[in-house]
Amino acid sequence: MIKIYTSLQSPFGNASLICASALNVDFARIIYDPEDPKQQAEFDAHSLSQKVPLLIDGDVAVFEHIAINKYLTQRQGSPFYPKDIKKQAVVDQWTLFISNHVFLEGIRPVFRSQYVPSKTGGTINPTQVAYAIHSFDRYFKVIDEQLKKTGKFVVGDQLTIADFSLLGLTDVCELLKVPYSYPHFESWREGLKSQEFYKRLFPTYQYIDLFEVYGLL
Ligand SMILES: N[C@@H](CCC(=O)N[C@@H](CS)C(=O)NCC(=O)O)C(=O)O
Repeated sequence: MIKIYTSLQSPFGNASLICASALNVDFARIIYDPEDPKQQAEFDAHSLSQKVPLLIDGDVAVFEHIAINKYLTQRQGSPFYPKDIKKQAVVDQWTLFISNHVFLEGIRPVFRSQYVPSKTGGTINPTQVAYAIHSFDRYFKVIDEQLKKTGKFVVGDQLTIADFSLLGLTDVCELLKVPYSYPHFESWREGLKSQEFYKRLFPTYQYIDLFEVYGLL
């Protein structure tokens, strides 16, 4: 059976779990425990990046969530990743934009400059926060505009791996209290969260405050 190593609430891990669930493949979700010698040996042998998610499917091992999602989708012959190279380019473009800009330049800076210090008692630098929120808004506006244009999914009428990246990587948004709203993004998100494949994966899903679980990240 396919194994997907992830960590509790990893946004990138969630993006791959969502993809596997939407594809209806049989897979085991493994919350990676570095203290477990069996898990550690398998993880170390395959994840040269030392990051989750990591997929293992027989003799195939893949890290990087986009590579995993493409592999799974093509393995299943699913339209979540198109066969036509022009359509592939569009899906790749949005998937990379979501990962590189919406998440890494939008969500993560707000998380680190505002949310983390608010939880750890660290110093909040208002200039850094303002810059992070400005960057967040810049990329979320692009996504909101695109979803307004398609009226359905990230690239059009067809659900694709770009939607799985966006859904997995934006769950943490609820914590960030950014003072803007993105109505097309919000209704897209509610629509996908009500789908069977999402509810099956996260039956009682609510963002868990990792600081309350671990004390520190
Ligand atoms: N570019 C990677 C990012 C993976 C990543 O940053 N994973 C985090 C968890 S969300 C991780 O494994 N962090 C552990 C570490 O950096 O040691 C992907 O798309 O899969």
